[in-house]
Amino acid sequence: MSVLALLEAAKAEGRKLLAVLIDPDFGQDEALLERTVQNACMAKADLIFVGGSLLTSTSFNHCVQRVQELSDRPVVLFPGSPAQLSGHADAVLFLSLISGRNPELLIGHHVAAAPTIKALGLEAIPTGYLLVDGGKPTTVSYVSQTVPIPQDKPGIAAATALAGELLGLRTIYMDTGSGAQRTVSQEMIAAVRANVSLPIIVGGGIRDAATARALCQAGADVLVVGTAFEEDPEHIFAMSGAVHG
Ligand code: 1GP
Repeated sequence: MSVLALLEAAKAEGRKLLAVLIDPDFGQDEALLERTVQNACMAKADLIFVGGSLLTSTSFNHCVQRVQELSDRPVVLFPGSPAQLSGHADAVLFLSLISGRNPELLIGHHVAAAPTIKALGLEAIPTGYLLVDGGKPTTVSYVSQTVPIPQDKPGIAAATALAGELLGLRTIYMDTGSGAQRTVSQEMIAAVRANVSLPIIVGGGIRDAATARALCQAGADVLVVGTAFEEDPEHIFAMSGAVHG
């Protein structure tokens, strides 16, 4: 089954999914990487995402390979640049930053990455990425040079997501950025949910089980958590329990 089919089937069945995000820089710590992936598998997290908006290490491909070796879960790239591609993954989120107006992130990087994605045989999942204000500037807002959608403007998020659906994108990813002070609000998730039928992925600043539960109830289909698991991979168990209800 393709990863997109898995997302669509889970949404149709009302099953919420947890994606454990591994930042390849953090993945340089081999012992921590192993513990994180092992816990993700034991806790029955549904997906493992690998990627980051800015990489300082040069061993991206090796990190994806290690994750794939250790994992019995689908490994999905969440790339911050066309350099973050690896044939060791199962799929790649083919991200268009549709909340922004940076042409490189709407089509430029896609042109650069497309031949490699085809050559590697990676499943590409067309994804509309919405950067939402999470209370402080994040690496993704700085690197992407885009203005996040204000938290108190759910209507903008809904119209943006709807435009993505009408353009033929297959998932919507709403993100306040890694380490954000605030998650995407329940009100904004509900507004997007009311306007699109695509699977909705939500990430940024999710640190506890109660918040995870509330975001799922608001309409998120997949929650992405990175920072909280970098701090303590044991958190994966409680988070998985909350998401899977
Ligand atoms: C960032 O959505 C992810 O793109 C995860 O964010 O690291 O804050 O969990 P956190």
